[in-house]
Amino acid sequence: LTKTTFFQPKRLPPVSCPNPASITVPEFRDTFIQTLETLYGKPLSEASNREKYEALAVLTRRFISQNLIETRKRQNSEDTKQVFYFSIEFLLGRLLENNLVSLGLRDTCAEALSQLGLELGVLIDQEEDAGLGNGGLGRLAACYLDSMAAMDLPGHGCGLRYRYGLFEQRIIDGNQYEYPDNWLKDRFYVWEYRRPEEKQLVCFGGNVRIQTNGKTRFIHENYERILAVPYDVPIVGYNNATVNTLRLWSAEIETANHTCGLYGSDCNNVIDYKHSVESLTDILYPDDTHLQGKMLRLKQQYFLVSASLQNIIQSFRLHHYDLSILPDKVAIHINDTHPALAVPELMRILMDDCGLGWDEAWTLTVKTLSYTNHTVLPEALEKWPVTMLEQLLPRIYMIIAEINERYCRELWNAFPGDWDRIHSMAIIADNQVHMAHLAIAGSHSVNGVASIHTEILRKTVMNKFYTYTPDKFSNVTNGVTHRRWLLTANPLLAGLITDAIGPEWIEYPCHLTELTAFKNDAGFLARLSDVKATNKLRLANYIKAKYNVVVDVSSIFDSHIKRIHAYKRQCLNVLHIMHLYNLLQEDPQADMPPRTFIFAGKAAPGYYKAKKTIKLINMLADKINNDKRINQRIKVLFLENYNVSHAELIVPASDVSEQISTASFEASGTGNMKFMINGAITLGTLDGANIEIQGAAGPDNIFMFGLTADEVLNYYRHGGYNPWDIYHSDARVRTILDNLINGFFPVGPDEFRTHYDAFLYHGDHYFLLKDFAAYVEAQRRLAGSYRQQDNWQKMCLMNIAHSGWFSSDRTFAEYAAEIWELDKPVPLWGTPI
Ligand code: T68
Repeated sequence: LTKTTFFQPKRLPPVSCPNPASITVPEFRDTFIQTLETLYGKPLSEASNREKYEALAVLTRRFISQNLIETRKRQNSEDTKQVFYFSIEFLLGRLLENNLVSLGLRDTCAEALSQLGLELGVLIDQEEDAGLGNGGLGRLAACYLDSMAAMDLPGHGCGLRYRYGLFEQRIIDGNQYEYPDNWLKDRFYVWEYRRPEEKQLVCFGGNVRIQTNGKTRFIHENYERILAVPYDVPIVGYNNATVNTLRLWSAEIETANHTCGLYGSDCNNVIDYKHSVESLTDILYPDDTHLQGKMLRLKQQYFLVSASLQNIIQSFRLHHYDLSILPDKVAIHINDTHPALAVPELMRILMDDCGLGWDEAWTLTVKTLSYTNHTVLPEALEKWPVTMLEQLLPRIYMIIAEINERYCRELWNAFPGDWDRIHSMAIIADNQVHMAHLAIAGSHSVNGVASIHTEILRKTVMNKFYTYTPDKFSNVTNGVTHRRWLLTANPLLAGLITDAIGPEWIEYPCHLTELTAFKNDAGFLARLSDVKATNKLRLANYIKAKYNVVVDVSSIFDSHIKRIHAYKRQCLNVLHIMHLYNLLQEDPQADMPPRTFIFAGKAAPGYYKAKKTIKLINMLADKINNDKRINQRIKVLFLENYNVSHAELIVPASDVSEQISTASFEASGTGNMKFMINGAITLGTLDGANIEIQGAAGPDNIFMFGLTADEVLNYYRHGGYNPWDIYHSDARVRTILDNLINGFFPVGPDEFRTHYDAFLYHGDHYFLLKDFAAYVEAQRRLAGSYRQQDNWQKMCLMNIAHSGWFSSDRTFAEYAAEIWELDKPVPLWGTPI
């Protein structure tokens, strides 16, 4: 691995626009008061914080609207190629602060509010998170939107406007309980524009009549009609005039008249029907790894792609007559297989609505679509029963069957007689439609999300497809927006960086490498340490206020925050903490720096073991935090209801970033990048983008341990390993595992039986015991290192300095140049490996 090499990107000058930054503090203050009075008809002194937030957001939106109009106009008149990013999830989080930062208004606004005796932070906290995603995949989509707007590229998101986002997690007696996330709260969401005039009609069920007199026509009839009404969320470019959109579709019934016609005069029928239609976009499915084979989920997927594609083709045809140039004007990206029905739906529109023949429609479809895979977990790979598709989407199913037929014929010609191969690559096999196969066949590009992940796709999961069409496959390592995750979430660090190297890094994050000049500057390193200390204090205050636990801000803040899943190995972290606890029990004076272990994350509601892991962490926290002999040395916290806003608080305050998935399982990870740019040190396995992080930061600035992906995959090929060998040979492991069932925790002996059995009786599928010794050793090295504060701060600095490559601006530039082939030149940034 060698160091990052950067290409210096050149950005075109921003388009001129009325500059919101020219507003003065008094003007801002007065307009804020006017806005509030207009909205609520009451003076500032009587307004609630929520009302003040809404007034501030509405005022901010005023600066955005004009640019939104101009951007739309400009993008249409320039007629350059546009990207539409299809994703079933967009995990936006809050928008007010980010928008203020993008508009260059944060300081003006803070000052204006403070003149009124108000604190910007308090109003920011009034905003609900838009939690329209489960985790990494949805947050990645949101980061890409941010980068597209910041780079002034015409790219838009297409998703669903779920009435309820990812459930709210509450912890009661250590257990997770799920509550609906009513984020819209039946009041208006400031950041959206409802556009009923651009509604689309999406059709479900019915039958297909084949008309054969003259040209064969497929007539879909007797279907259920559901309206898709778009709500546009503006995506504000940083310090430019660009405002792109995220278009979220909401399900509505057609018109009251139409419905009355269908359902007679009984009003109750109409109301029931209205609710049943609207329920289509009511909920986000809360499982990020297990396929939900529910009809409603399939309906959501089709609703998203059908409404978006009809909309895109209609707009295209407003400006163009010749459909053959569709791929020159439009790139459609499929974020995982959830929107893979875009393949047959685009075929349907091009053939049935636009009158093209199969071959031409197929060429255009493949050239227009591209697909990203985000997981190799077999339980997450989508397959839909043929019967379900036939019933819900009869015309779409016919098209899929035809695609399958032709694809298999093609394979037969390439591999004559190789039935096994054709069966394993078929789109329809064993009465199921394989969505990944459909996405691969129907796209011109397939990519993985980190170097090792793409290699695993090529070598194993998608090997046969790779052998057949190697040129389709590429890697685009994920990125995160440094504007939200550093500039907005960590203003102190951002300020320190700007003081040192100037503000260019904000537009060109590769400039962060200039920080390496400060690696031996004691004054700078001390300031870096002060910034971390202040952020730790902010988190400590939050923890004290919410959980009434006092944490030592001089302790190592070691954070493990992400979805709870066996492969992400929160339990490995738990085993290590139990080990430290046992050491301190034996020797309360044992020499180790104090540590605060912070966990946060949601478990899918039906995932029994993950929910028990939450319970286990909370039981451990109770035991340790209440043990007076050692609780000054270790604290354990499980922070409830992890979401984007909580991440924005925890990440800047962390010293250590736990990225300890079983090698080969985590496709990329993006939390690892957020921690890196905030100067936390990664403690990680050789998995996902950790490997590239190591390449960029350098092996001395990261703690890596454990089995490699090859070793893990090799064990699987040979039937795993015997965990009892470790149980018998490592006394530490034996003690800890016994503690799970011997009354160490004040719970029944079966409370953690699933965990105990998974380790010893079910082959320790995720290799926790196998990696335990290496993890303990890495933790020990890390603790030693933390004591050498000068060197530790230098390590933090080297991480920040080499984090620019993990900006989603770089990722996006790669997609733009290599996959979407956008007209506007985008600079490529080289590779860290
Ligand atoms: C994540 N996947 C990967 N899936 O686990 C992570 N899945 O390694 C990667 O960094 C990230 O994608 C971005 O590429 C997910 O987050 C889901 O959220 C999901 C949701 C519904 C169904 C299946």
